[in-house]
Amino acid sequence: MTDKAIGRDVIIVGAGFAGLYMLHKLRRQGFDAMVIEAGDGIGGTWFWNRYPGARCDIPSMEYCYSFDRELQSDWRWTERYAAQPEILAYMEHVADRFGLRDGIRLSTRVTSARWDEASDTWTVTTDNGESLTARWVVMATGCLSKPRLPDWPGIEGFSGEIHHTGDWPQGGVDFTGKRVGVVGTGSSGIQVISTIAAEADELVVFQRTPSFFVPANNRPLADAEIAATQAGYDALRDKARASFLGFFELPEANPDSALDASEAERAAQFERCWNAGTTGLLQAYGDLLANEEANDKAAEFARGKIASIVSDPEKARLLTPTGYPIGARRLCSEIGYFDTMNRGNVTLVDVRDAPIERVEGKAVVLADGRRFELDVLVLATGYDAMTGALTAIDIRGEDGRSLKEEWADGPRAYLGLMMAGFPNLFTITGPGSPSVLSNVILSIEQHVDWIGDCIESLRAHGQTRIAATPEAEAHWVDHVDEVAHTTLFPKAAGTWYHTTARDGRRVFMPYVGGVGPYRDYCSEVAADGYRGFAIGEPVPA
Ligand code: FAD
Ligand code: N01
Repeated sequence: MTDKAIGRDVIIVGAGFAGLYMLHKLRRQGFDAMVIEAGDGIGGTWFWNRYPGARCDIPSMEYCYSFDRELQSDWRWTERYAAQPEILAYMEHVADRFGLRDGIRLSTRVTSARWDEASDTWTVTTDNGESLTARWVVMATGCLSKPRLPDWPGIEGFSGEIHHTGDWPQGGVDFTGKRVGVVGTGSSGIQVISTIAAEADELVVFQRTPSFFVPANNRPLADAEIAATQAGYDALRDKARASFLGFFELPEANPDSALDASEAERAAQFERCWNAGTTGLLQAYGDLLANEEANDKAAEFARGKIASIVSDPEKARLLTPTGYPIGARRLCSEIGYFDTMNRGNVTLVDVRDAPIERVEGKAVVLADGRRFELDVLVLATGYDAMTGALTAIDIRGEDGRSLKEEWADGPRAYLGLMMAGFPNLFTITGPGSPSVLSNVILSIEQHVDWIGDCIESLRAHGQTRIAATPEAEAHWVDHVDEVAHTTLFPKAAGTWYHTTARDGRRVFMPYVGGVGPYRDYCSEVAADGYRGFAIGEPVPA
């Protein structure tokens, strides 16, 4: 099937959950595909994020592939929320089980990709100076794979150890007897803080925006529980695929308004949903993410939980989120974070009013002159999310247009799958798809299946080119924005769900219309002859 004149059929960039499954799917379909991965191991997020405390916050039995029944029933997760080593071990197992390793080139970063109009092919260049050609390119580069590093003057010269959570040393870090600083209190920050506090001599937490948290309620999985889920997997996964968030283990969403319930009913409902963990609290009422007054009831409930755990009233005040709706920034899943804040060796430093200004030797210096001498500085400062890994590659489409340049006005994509002007280039969980607002693995599988089926259909019809039309893309981008504005997501400042366009506009990137409706829409588009895509005939020899 491979036309050797064009090199490979498909180049896939990234060996995380998306890249591994894409390779497997395409090979099963008889395509000649390869993966290029910057890291020196597979696993993506779970290769890079080896910081102590890293684990998933979607139940392990859902945060794994569903494409293979036997894989699902053979693998035994040990905890409700698996820790990083276990998730990475699972991915290594998948690579071996499906014989994927010989299709993956490690330690190689893709630096550019250039479309050739004459041959309907892409030429991909790597940091090894190599050029590879393929008909199709799939960017499985991840939504949270490009760490965001602060640009404080002096940071390069920090004379202690410095690590970003998303680029953690493979050999680990010894915190024993050390003074450690952690910057950032999002999902990564709270996980790493809870773990380091027990090891370090002193821990200084630099917090800019307090996050809302829900308890993870992690626990070992019992054999009976595993067996029950495995026996019901088919139906459970179908339920997840049709659901709003892409997972099944959530309290049933209550469509009623929080404002119609009595105080006592609300308290009981919030308590029940709070204890379910993950995003359970947001399922408590149908209008929590749409109506500010309703949202504030849930926010007040969550704030009360903080006050009930943190004994120092000043610390509790600083840790209490205000000024944005609960759920509009990522809800963090906590294991002992607030208890950690009660420890004598943990200092909480509010850097909202006096930000970190510079680094000098081993000291972090704030704008008000306060200095913190540290042996280890941990940056839990997040990611250039959703677009960062893509714009880091010099991608040139039709007429040499640059993706980075075009996206400076806000990312534009049709269904988060393809961009007008960039034929034969697919993105997995790209902007405009549910991606990070879902069980990402289920969303990855849906994209991989759609892309694989699309390429197969083109091959069957002897077609060598597909591109999103500008009209379909514009319509989808407007729709994504319109749906976001029916929710409270746009009300939260400074979240990584948004990017800022060149003209200062805030652009909300994920699609909040729900995993189930989105999946149906993508399937309809395909069934309707790939509506909204322009499909080209073979290039004459
Ligand atoms: P990634 O796993 O990010 O893999 C992308 C790969 O592409 C990386 O290995 C990267 O090195 C490679 N790459 C990027 N650019 C290039 C290039 N130019 N050349 C070569 N290679 C390149 N999601 C959930 O749904 N539930 C969770 O509980 C959850 N927990 C998370 C916990 C952490 C700490 C983090 C950071 C994220 C979490 N996520 C979670 C989101 C997570 O990123 C996804 O679930 C999933 O792992 C993404 O897989 P991926 O293959 O799309 O991308
Ligand atoms: O990153 P973040 P993350 N000075 O962007 C602060 C997934 N994930 O790595 O909010 C001081 O959320 C920043 O402050 P502010 C999950 O999807 C999941 O924690 O910008 N502070 C914020 O507090 C998650 O949402 C898990 O004011 C600075 C923090 O750094 C996503 O990955 C675990 C600063 C960054 O928080 C990203 O999470 C881990 C500065 N100069 C990750 N710059 C699970 O539990 C940044 N900050 C499943």
